[in-house]
Amino acid sequence: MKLSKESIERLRELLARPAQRIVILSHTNPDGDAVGSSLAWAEVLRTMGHAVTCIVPNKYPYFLDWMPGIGEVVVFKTDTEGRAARAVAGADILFCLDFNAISRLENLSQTIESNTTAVRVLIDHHLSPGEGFDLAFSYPESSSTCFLVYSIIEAMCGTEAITRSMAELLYVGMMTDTGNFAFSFLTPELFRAVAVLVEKGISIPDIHNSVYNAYTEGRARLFGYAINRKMEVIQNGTVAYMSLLEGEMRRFQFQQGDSEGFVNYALTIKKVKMSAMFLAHRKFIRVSLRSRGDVDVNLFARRYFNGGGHKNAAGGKSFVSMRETIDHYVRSVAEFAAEGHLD
Ligand SMILES: [Mn+2]
Repeated sequence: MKLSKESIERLRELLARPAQRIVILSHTNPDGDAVGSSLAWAEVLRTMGHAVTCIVPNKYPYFLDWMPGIGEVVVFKTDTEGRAARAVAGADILFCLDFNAISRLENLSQTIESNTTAVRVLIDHHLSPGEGFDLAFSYPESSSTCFLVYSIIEAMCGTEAITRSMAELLYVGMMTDTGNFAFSFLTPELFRAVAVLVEKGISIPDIHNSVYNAYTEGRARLFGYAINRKMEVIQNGTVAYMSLLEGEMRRFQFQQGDSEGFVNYALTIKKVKMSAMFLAHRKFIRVSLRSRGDVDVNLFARRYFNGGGHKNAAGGKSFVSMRETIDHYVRSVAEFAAEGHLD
């Protein structure tokens, strides 16, 4: 990954203005990469003398509660005091981290769209970025936004600017977005970055434990139920899917983030190349897609579920019933396979 020198210069100029009021936004259902990159970037900006507010549309999962500084993140959905709206209205610069179109912010997007003055900067690694950014760091070849933020800090200030808490935050996103360093885009640069974070004093086993071994008993039992009772394998054993209805989630005291990793599990079956998870929400069904190798679920999500993401990890939404959603998926898989996309 080669950062554009010109973009780094433009960012440097933008941040050279003293005491800017900055808002950092990240995506709905914020994950380790969204929260980690936002908080680490916030810390750098504060060191430069800027005032920073981090905003997410809804709550992050409970197993991220330990992350340094997470208490300061404003959750728009439960923000009864209007902190998010005030910060957005007063902002000089908006940073959009780990997502690529304001529309992805759901309820929060109206609040953003009515603000016309702030400079908009994108820092993201998803495919096909949206329009309307004054400056864009869009690098789909970066394994995480945390690695991208690391690389920007390195280019702009040097790694001396990275503190231990920033190192912990950045590691969380690098670890979670790569499935603990098992997916694609595992470059030598990434491991050099990890080496620098280790030099800053982070404990990889502690961070791993805090993120991956911090679930509730309900989550463990829901996982067993989902795999045993709800997983279906189709297309000659090469495609899997699973679904959870609201009642099923309630039975296991579901909390947001509990289904994290379920969709990946079907890919532990040798023949399975593509996996889907359908999770019922009040107003729609959230669709998560994973694949391995050349199977392009970004393309699949765009074509059949109005979504997108990365080649091997994407998502979308469905506004029909679970039954109809699954039927649509099965039909779409057959069409996709017939075109040779699953070979
Ligand atoms: Mn990410």
